[in-house]
Amino acid sequence: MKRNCHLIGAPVDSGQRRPGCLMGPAAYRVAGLTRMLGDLGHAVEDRGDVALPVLREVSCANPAVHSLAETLGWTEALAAAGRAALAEGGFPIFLGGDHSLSLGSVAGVAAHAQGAGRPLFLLWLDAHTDFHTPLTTQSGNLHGTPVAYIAGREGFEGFPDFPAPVPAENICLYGIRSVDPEEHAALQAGQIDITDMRVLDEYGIVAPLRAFLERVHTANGMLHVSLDVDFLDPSIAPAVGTTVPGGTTFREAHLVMELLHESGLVTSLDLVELNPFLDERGRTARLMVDLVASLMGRKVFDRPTRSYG
Ligand code: 5AB
Ligand code: MN
Ligand code: MN
Ligand code: MN
Repeated sequence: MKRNCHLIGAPVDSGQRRPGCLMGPAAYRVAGLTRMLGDLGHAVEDRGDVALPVLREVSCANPAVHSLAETLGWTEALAAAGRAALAEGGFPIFLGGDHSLSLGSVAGVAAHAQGAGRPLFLLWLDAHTDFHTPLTTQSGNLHGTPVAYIAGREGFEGFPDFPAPVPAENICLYGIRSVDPEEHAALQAGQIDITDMRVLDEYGIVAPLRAFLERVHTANGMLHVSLDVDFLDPSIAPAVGTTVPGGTTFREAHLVMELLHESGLVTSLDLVELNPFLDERGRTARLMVDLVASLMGRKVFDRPTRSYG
């Protein structure tokens, strides 16, 4: 299936404290993202980088939280950009930027899904669950909060109401290996599918992902994929501020992308947390571009697509 890819640069770095993520969109362009997509036969429109709007004054009851006004500004601007891309029939690819950009990207996608009358599903490829609220985060880094916002948790005062929160059954957190106590308690009380590394070690990459994709297919859902660099093992993807050992290997990550491609179900994508300042000769940026290539159809041999249902 050929797509009309809309590249949406999101040079967001307000969601954490280490400078550098704002160079992410430029690094993806330098690593050849546009050309790779074109070579695979897709149309590409590079919409450039989204600009941060004029900020409002806001405050948060949790004194640890920083850069709330910037994060809110990005949330609103990226939601509008994502919604517009889908309304034009595009396949939005958000080039981050830290993971707080997903507060906006997924809000825009959810608004579109609601208008289209289709359920939205979320695949979160990450070492972390990102299930804090602004009131529970200890670090104060809002890149640790988007899943809670998307799932409709309380505690996001000052943020736009999330359009049609995504039900727990439609969310899959995949690759997880670092969870804070408060996130753990909240997730334990809910129904979100947590495919942590323990599950992947025992069952492998394929079965849990196929089970989730079957549900998306059956529901005729839209599927947003959010790929955090720290989903990958730090030995192959060093350019990230929050490394956690024991991540997915090169082949495992490609297999995830190949299965996603074969499903034909993905309708939008975030690439987040790349910090080019921490990279080694661009290897992480290039790996991320190669993973997107697998997601968008690069393969060694063409085989019949597995059909779901
Ligand atoms: B990322 C931590 N849970 O809240 C926190 O990289 C880490 O987008 C959050 O997944 C990591 O600061 C956020 C300790
Ligand atoms: Mn994350
Ligand atoms: Mn992470
Ligand atoms: Mn991170």
